[in-house]
Amino acid sequence: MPDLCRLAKEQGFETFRHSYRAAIKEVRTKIEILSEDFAVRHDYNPIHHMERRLKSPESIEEKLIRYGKEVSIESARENIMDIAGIRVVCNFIDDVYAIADMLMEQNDIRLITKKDYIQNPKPNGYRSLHLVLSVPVFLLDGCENIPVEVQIRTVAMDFWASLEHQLRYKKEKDLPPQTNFELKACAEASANLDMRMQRLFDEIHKMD
Ligand code: 0O2
Repeated sequence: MPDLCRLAKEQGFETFRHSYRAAIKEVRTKIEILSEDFAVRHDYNPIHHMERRLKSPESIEEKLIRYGKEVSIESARENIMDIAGIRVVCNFIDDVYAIADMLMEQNDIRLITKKDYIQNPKPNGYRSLHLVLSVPVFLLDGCENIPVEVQIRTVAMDFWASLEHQLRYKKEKDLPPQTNFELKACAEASANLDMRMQRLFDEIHKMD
């Protein structure tokens, strides 16, 4: 076990952490404003709920070591893109892409990376849209562009990912092939449910 948390002892660590906390607030507020505007115009809220998390110093340090990078604030700033994280859980698949497009259209936001695990699910069946966005944050010593990882997914994708995480959590050994097969089958069943619910939504809205 490496000597974790050298990072938290570095001078300036709290200021560093604060800038990521502020970036989460910025992006969260943007998403709230967008979804409220969407609700006013379309009489429907695309977001089921949101979660946010600031990566722990131990977890940042573990990731730097895993990537073979130096353990320092500067290196974390350069190499770790998910220190600030927001998860947006939507009702329907189309809402996922609507939220992503609305966010990326904002001219103070820059897209750093986009990984579409809905179009291209992970081999284990994991589905979600991951964006890393750079957002300007105004602090006492000026403006800093901070990356925020935004994971956007449906309630069904979130249900599967949460349970899969629980089942795998702290398992030292790999799960048996039959268990992995069954987990993947569950992911596909929930993706199928998402498609059927989207079709129902579209049919009902055509009636308006
Ligand atoms: P936490 O606590 O959720 O932050 P790496 O982070 O090094 O694995 P990369 O490319 O940065 O690699 O990330 P990737 O695979 O695009 O997305 C990582 C995050 O997506 C994970 O964060 C999870 O939140 C989620 N995720 C990715 N794959 C799976 C999966 O198979 N199952 C579940 N349940 N979630 C997944 P962290 O850092 O692992 O944890």
